[in-house]
Amino acid sequence: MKKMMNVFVALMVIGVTTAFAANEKTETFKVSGNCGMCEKTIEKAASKVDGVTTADWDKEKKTITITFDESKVEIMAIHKAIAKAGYDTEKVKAKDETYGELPSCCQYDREAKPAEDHSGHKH
Ligand SMILES: [Cu+2]
Repeated sequence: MKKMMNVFVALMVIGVTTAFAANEKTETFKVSGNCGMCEKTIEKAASKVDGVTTADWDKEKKTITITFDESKVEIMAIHKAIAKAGYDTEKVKAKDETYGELPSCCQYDREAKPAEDHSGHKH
């Protein structure tokens, strides 16, 4: 049991030390979308923001991974740029008009209803 704890601690130390690099920061967050065309639009919108190095949207997971210079740009500016292109992020929603202008294949399902609340249930 003690041995297992040691391995666990060692892994955690490795994870923490590899996470640092100059001002470069990597963040992953949710962005709605459907297809390859969405991918292009989302990635283009994100990488156009000054200070963003790479933007990679995952079609399966519906998440984007951004590498950016923290001293140049705030993560919220990236959320806003993506929303402006018509795509909802986990923090900023696109305007209805902008969403409506997307090609029909790109009109992803919007999570209109709030997250389900189970607190009222009694089983
Ligand atoms: Cu699309």
